[in-house]
Amino acid sequence: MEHGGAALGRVVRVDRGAVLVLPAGAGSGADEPVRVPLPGEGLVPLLDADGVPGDAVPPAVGDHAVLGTGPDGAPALDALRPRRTAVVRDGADRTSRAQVLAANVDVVLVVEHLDPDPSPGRVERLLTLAWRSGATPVVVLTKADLVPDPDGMADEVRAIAIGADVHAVSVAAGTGLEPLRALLGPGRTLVVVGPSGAGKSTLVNALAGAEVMATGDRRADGRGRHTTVHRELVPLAGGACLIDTPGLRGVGLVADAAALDATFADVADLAAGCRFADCAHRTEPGCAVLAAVEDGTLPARRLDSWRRLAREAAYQERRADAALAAAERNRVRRATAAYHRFQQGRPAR
Ligand SMILES: Nc1nc2c(ncn2[C@@H]2O[C@H](COP(=O)(O)OP(=O)(O)O)[C@@H](O)[C@H]2O)c(=O)[nH]1
Ligand SMILES: [Mg+2]
Ligand SMILES: [Zn+2]
Repeated sequence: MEHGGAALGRVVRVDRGAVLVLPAGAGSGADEPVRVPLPGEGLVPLLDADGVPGDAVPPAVGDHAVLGTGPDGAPALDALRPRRTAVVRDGADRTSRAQVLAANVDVVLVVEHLDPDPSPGRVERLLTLAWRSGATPVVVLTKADLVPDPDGMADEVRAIAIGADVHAVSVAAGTGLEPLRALLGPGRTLVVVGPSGAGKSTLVNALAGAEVMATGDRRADGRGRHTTVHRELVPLAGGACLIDTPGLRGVGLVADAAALDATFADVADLAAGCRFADCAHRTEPGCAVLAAVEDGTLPARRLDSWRRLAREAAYQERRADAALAAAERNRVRRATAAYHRFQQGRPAR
């Protein structure tokens, strides 16, 4: 595939200072990914829909890369094509912007174990992340072989995963995988997210039909466990791609009211019936949400969970606004400095 004469490829892994890129058109598995060094700051221009370079951003797994040739003749990462979807989490440190965990994915598999008991709050958090990405969320409940009533448990999760399909699977017993295989059409990209030990890499291997990712099984020599440390894209023989990720511990949300409303469609629906349009569902008279908790139609846990995520999203939004304002001030400062230089360079009158 060509892009104005330049070669295209898919970012399969991001390392420090370099990315691994699978050249486009390479038959899955036929071609080896190439190591492409990153420019000094690790940032690459992200193209807009018209092919115009926008902000320089760190490349992410799943990005479609425009490849060129560096001054030394080595391959270079010239630009990233617009991201169709992006799984984004809040940057780990205060100054950094949101971090893209995976780009251009079609389906986000929210992976949660049935044993130990699944955590509804975690599923809700990861569903919000998934809805925000623009991809389709699907919940996968793993280790069905370890519990007596996986279907009953799946029903309980369905009640909190509104609008998402929920599948109970066991890789150990080889059950429940068919609906997931059906998602692996050619050209489709799936990413697994979930806590460490949930069985994400085991699931990726089962769907790939090969041991492509190391899993948490104890090693034969007894020295520790294999765990996923990198986010990595695995091209499958059928033309689909799977992205494995390390466990996300307490993944920070990036604010998005629409994603919260999608995850908590029941709360959002009730809220439409509150007397006040800006009801915070705390002590307001005529609050339909509190009334639903009161009469038992909305579990109190669900409202608590919504509150926690909404508060976090609002906080994150304020912080993002502050960062934006700081960037704006910087831009004004730079423009002013440039203007002064320009003035100084002018012949004196
Ligand atoms: N009993 C059982 N164990 C599983 C299943 N899937 C994964 N495991 C085990 O769970 C542990 C963690 O799996 P892993 O895939 O590394 O989890 P990850 O951290 O989410 O990638 C490993 O010991 C797996 O063998 C399953 O379907 N049934
Ligand atoms: Mg893993
Ligand atoms: Zn209310």
